[in-house]
Amino acid sequence: MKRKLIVKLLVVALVISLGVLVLPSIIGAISLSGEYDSHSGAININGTTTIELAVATPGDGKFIQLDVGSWIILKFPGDYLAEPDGTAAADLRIVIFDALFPADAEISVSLDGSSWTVIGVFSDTANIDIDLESIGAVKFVKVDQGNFYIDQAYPNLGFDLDAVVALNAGIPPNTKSDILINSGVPGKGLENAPGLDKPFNPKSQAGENAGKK
Ligand SMILES: [Ca+2]
Ligand SMILES: [Ca+2]
Repeated sequence: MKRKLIVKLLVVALVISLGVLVLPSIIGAISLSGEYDSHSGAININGTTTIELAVATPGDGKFIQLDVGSWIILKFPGDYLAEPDGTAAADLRIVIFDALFPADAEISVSLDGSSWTVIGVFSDTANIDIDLESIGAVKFVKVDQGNFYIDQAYPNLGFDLDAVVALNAGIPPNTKSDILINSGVPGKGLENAPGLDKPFNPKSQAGENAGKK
């Protein structure tokens, strides 16, 4: 009877510990802004001093405007990805500044920064919501003015970008364990265990007795 109870408790403990590892990436929908990665061509900075600051935060009055032929890439910080949430709801949002001086740009996404999936060409007259169910998790977002539409009366005022937001940001479970191992958590016990820093005694019976208790 006791053994059955222990097995049951172990199963419960296992389910709980797995849940702690897996659930945050499924239900832990946190909203996270992308950060500047790279760009090409001329970019107009509005309301701030650097491109990095201009695109770091949505709704802060700071934004960029792409010139003809320019592009910018943002990425999600650390090990975070914009992940599909398992529904048709948007998972990624391209936040524009305002609807004035309309311009179009091509939006692409990538997990590795080298292989890109083109989402489409969009106007910067409203925020662009993207569902990632058919694409999967992404790390990088590219906004490319290229030769897409710019109001000819204002040729320098291309697509205006305020920020890029992962509406369902998460860290893949395997990455979580990598972080734990790299942070030294499992090794801490070994490092601090008494006796492990002493020289090995060949006459010790510890090796033979190990695991007999
Ligand atoms: Ca979705
Ligand atoms: Ca901004």
